[in-house]
Amino acid sequence: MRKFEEKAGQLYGQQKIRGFCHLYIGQEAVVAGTVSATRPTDTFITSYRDHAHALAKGVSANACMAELYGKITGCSKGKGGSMHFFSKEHGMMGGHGIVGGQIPLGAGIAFAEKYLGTDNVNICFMGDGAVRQGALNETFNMAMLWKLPVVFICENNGYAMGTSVQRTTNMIDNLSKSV
Ligand SMILES: Cc1ncc(C[n+]2csc(CCOP(=O)(O)OP(=O)(O)O)c2C)c(N)n1
Ligand SMILES: [Mg+2]
Repeated sequence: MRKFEEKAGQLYGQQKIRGFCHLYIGQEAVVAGTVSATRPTDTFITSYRDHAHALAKGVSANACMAELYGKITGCSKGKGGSMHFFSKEHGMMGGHGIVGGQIPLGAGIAFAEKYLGTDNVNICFMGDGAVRQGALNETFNMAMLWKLPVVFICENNGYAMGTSVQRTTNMIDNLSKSV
C-alpha cells in the first residue's frame, strides 16, 4: 500500500494522473488490520481515499494503477479514476466522492446480505469529516434497529481535508466515542 501510494504521488506530481488523487499514506494500518480480521467474502466500502482498500481486497496493483491512468484495463474500466475504485468480484464496493455517501450505501449492502441469508459483513470506512454528515445519524439508527451486519470504521486523521477537527466540531471526545 505504501509503495503504491508513493508511486501514485510521484506520478501525480508529474501530471501523469489527471483529476483528483487522494493518498492514504500514514493510514495503512487501519486497512491492514481490518483485512486481516475479516474474510474475503466480506465487503469494503469507503470514501474517495480508496487505493489501499482496493489493494487490500486483492485488486491487483496493475488494475489500480491503470485506473489512475484512465485506462480500460483499470478496475473501473478507467471511468472512475482515483476516487472510484470498484471491484464487485473482490468485494470492493467503491470509492465514493460524496463525503458520507458511502455510509447509507454500506448499510444497504449489509441489508442485502442479511436479506439474502449470507453471513457476510460490510465494512464501511469513513473519514472524521463524514461523521458530521446528516446521513450518519439516520443510517446508525437503521443499522441498530434492523441489526445489520455492518461495521463502521472512522478513520480520524484530525482533518476534514484541510480543516482541523477542532474547527469543525464542538465535541471532539464524542467523535471517537460515538463512532
Ligand atoms: C457532501 C459533501 N460535502 C462536501 C464535500 C467536499 N469535501 C471533499 S473532501 C472533504 C473533507 C472530508 O474529510 P474526511 O471525511 O475527514 O476525509 P479525509 O480527507 O480526512 O480522509 C470535503 C468537505 C464533499 N465531497 N461532499
Ligand atoms: Mg479526515
